[in-house]
Amino acid sequence: MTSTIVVAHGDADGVCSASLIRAALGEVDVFFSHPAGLLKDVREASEAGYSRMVIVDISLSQPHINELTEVLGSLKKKGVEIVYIDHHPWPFGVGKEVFPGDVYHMVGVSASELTYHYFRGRLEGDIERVALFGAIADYEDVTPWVIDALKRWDKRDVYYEAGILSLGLEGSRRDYDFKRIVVKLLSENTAPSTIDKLVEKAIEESRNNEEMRLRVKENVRVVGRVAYVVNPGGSLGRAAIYAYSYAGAVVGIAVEERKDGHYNMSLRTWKPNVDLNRILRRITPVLGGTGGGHRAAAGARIPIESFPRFLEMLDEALGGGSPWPG
Ligand SMILES: [Mn+2]
Repeated sequence: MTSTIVVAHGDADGVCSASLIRAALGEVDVFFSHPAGLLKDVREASEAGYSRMVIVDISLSQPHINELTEVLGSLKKKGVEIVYIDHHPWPFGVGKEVFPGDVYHMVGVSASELTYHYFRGRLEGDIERVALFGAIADYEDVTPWVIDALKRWDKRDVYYEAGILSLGLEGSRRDYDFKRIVVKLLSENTAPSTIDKLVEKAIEESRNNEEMRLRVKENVRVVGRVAYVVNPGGSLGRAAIYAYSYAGAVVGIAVEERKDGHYNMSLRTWKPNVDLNRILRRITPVLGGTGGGHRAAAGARIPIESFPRFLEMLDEALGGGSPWPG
């Protein structure tokens, strides 16, 4: 066992962040988690006797925030070093200054870029490429640092590699052992395009996505400024983008029906002044659901019977007038 545990999100931004931490600190144990599971996973990890815990790219979920603060607080009292690096909107009800441990938090920047800056003194310069992959994968590729760093590489290659990485990881959803291998390889600055299994998964995933694009085109429906598609059979985030694109809507939603009577969904918008996180945190609890995320990319889970009302409330929240600028 190593002395550091990294608790990271399992998408490309989380994997790149974990890789940068491994590049900076050497051997680390990597555990993949997500907002709803973070409290439980941190509880379990806290039993294992690590001397350092780095949590990265995982949003602090509102219902768990107080308990999580307690668990981390008692770890800190035991002398465990705690670092939290993230770029999701900060939850209500707890100040960054009272959150236990070292907090490095900012929105509008990928977790990978934050992690790179946080550990900059311990990193080789050319590992910045991994931070660029994570930034591109999380659509945070227009920050001043990313724009500048891209000039030190051929940006076509960087985007190509970032595409293989994010598609390949999306095609490896619950294959955590493989993701840990990717973390190790990226921490050694291996290019994603040289990892055979990642390339295979990426090709498979992009073919699935292309079939899905056509299904979205056929099946997209519109309520006011909102376009939605049910059970697109593929990446919900991408389906949500295709939904608003094909329908000419402000917000796109891709919904997946769950056996427990809920719709799980991803939402996307192209419009800079729309804040999906804020809207979802307000309207989903009223409908017996949960929701949030980033301004332009968010997720929600609501009972199926509430979905028509959800669409109306979302459209209302988007305001009046033409959906198009100008
Ligand atoms: Mn992220």
